[in-house]
Amino acid sequence: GPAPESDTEAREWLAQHADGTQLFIDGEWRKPASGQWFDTLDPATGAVLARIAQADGTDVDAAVAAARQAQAPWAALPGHARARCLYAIARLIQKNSRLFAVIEALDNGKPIRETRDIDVPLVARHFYHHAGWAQLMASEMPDRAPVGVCGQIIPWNFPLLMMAWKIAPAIALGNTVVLKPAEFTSLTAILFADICRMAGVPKGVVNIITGDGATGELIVRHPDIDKLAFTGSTEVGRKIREASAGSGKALTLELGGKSPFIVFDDADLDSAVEGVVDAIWFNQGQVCCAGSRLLIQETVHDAFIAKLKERLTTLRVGPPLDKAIDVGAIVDKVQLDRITSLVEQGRSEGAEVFQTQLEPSKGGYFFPPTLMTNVHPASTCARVEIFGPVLVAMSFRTPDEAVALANNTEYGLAASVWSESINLALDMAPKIKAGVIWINSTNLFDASAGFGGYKESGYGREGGREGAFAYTKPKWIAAAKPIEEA
Ligand code: TXE
Repeated sequence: GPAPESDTEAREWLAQHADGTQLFIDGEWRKPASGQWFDTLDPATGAVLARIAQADGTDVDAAVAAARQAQAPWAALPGHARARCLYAIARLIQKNSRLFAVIEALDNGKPIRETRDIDVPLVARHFYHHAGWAQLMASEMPDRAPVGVCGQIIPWNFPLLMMAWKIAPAIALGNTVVLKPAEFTSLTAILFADICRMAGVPKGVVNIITGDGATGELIVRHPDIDKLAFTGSTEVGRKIREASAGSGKALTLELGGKSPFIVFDDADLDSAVEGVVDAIWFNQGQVCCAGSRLLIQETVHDAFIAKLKERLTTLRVGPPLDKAIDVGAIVDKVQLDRITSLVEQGRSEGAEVFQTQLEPSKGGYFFPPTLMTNVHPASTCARVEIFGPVLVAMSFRTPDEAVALANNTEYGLAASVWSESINLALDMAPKIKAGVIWINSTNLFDASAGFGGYKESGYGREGGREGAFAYTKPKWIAAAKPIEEA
């Protein structure tokens, strides 16, 4: 196979941070007030990758104060001046794409093929797209104002991309941000802070604070934050909703999912197999909108499962910098253990478990691509978000049964419908309670489309018109008329 991606540049960057990373507050790097750092590991080896600053209340206060100070002048800039910063960020991300891709792969465990071809390009696009909104704000939203200071908390499954989804619309529309990456994957956010400085983003507009859930809670409870945006677990999302209730803070939540992937008997089964691979084995299945419940029409169930098993055995699991691998490492041991125990529980509840063989690993957190059949819709593995490379399969007879099964979940993020009959697919789409419906496709992301969930999958949208408006609030300005009208 091809030589693994070189990590020389990334190792140099890590060596520069050997004393521990710092916090990016008010345009400069600061040591954490606590004087404390924690280890972040390389999930493919279990080795320490870097030491990350633990922000405490003093740091959060400083970051929020910097964001507050910077907000009015930033919002007062003409849209084209803010747009220029976003364009500069996008270009610098492209220029440094290899470094971003390698660090992201090392920190998260995801394949370099994905960080290079998917994560990093989507991040650049998100900034290009939102530069447009910065320019159009005055003309297209004359009756809206920025929300103000935004506290943004993101997960570890797409560290860079979730950061872009949060920061790009916020700063485009005249807000300033205090962002906290997940504790397992802080590195690309730190690299991004330097990019902001190089792009000429004024100090205080983007502040990056690293730390754990306790740091997140400090952001959530901070009295001088106007809006909270969170992507992560449904459980923490619930806590944030409760903690911020009555505080007057605007809130958007993007939470978990258990998205159905529905295959009708007239579907192009080979394409659908490739779709499933993308739906559940992309990013080790650690995707909020992963097609984790496969619903197959009974007449093609056995044939489809046979094809899928054959395809599964061709997936290569291995270290993220190997350009030939399809599936990398799970982000952390806690997540690996959680996946393992949910699969075992599924087995004990009567599911048949099909797994590919893993090469013996040397300390990394790897989990084999897994297919569970004979799954009862009420069983744990059919209901709970596993957030790993694990697919559960069930069958249905009629389109109505497919709808009922699809909606038989507390979640409602996405759904994928496969059929050669466009009438059937278009009939299904409105009946499925989910914020995103993909037809004969899956995992399509577009900065110009609103992404978000129904039910326990959260509320608010990111991307598109609605995502942009979510970083503004209505403002009607009426002035006294110089002469009283008759
Ligand atoms: O997520 P957390 P975890 C799901 C997935 C996974 C499970 C647990 O099922 O197995 O969640 O993952 C910060 N106040 N998803 O525990 O804890 C935390 O520091 C404020 C789905 O890693 O939700 C991190 O930055 N912030 C999901 C962020 O919240 C708090 C992606 C997310 O971590 C906090 C990730 C608190 N009290 C996990 N506690 C998706 N929808 O994409 C933690 N945090």
